[in-house]
Amino acid sequence: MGQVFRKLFDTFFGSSEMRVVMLGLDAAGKTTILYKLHIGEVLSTVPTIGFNVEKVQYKNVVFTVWDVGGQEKLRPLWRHYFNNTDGLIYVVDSLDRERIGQAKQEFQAIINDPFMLNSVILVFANKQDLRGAMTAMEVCEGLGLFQLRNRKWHIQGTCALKGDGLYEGLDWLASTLKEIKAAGYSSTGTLSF
Ligand code: G3D
Ligand code: MG
Repeated sequence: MGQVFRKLFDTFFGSSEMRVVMLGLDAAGKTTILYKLHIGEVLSTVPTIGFNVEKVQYKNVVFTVWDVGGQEKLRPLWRHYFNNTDGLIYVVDSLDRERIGQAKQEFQAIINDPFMLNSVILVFANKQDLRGAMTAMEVCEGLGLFQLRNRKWHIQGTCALKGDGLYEGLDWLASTLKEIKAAGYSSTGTLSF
């Protein structure tokens, strides 16, 4: 997994700087994904701004990760990390039907932030290995992805524990960012199951 991922980024990004933020409610699987990618040491910090941020840099690509949910007061501080963000990865615990409404609320607040309006959106409908999990289509509906206008998005079913779907999702992210950088911005949504 790590090797394939490294190859992918070497091929697609060369030396251009790229910033990716990975967000989602607590327990969605973000930290698991970060470790599963094997792209470097995960640095975890609790900065004075008050929320825990994990960070991995692989060559020119910087991933920053934090939990969202119930922290309206902290939202203005996110901007520090949103600035110049190329890609958003939003991770959803597909078994957590009770909190899909909250996941949607946070998701909508993030993507409508003025600093995030140009970022492409990759959603991981995680924990697809669990019985009773929402399908990627259900997560799609739950987050309101179909209503998005003028945004480039993609949803991918994943099992972070096994690594299933991670590569496919990141492949989309890398090639989409490359496309955008080469040809300007376009907007559509795609589904993968
Ligand atoms: P977070 O960083 O988004 O808060 P974590 O989430 O990566 O800490 O994951 C939360 C829990 O979900 C962990 O379990 C982790 O092992 C589990 N998990 C993550 N991804 C998957 C998945 O695809 N399938 C299943 N079945 N479990 C997953 P623990 O027990 O360590 O709290
Ligand atoms: Mg975590």
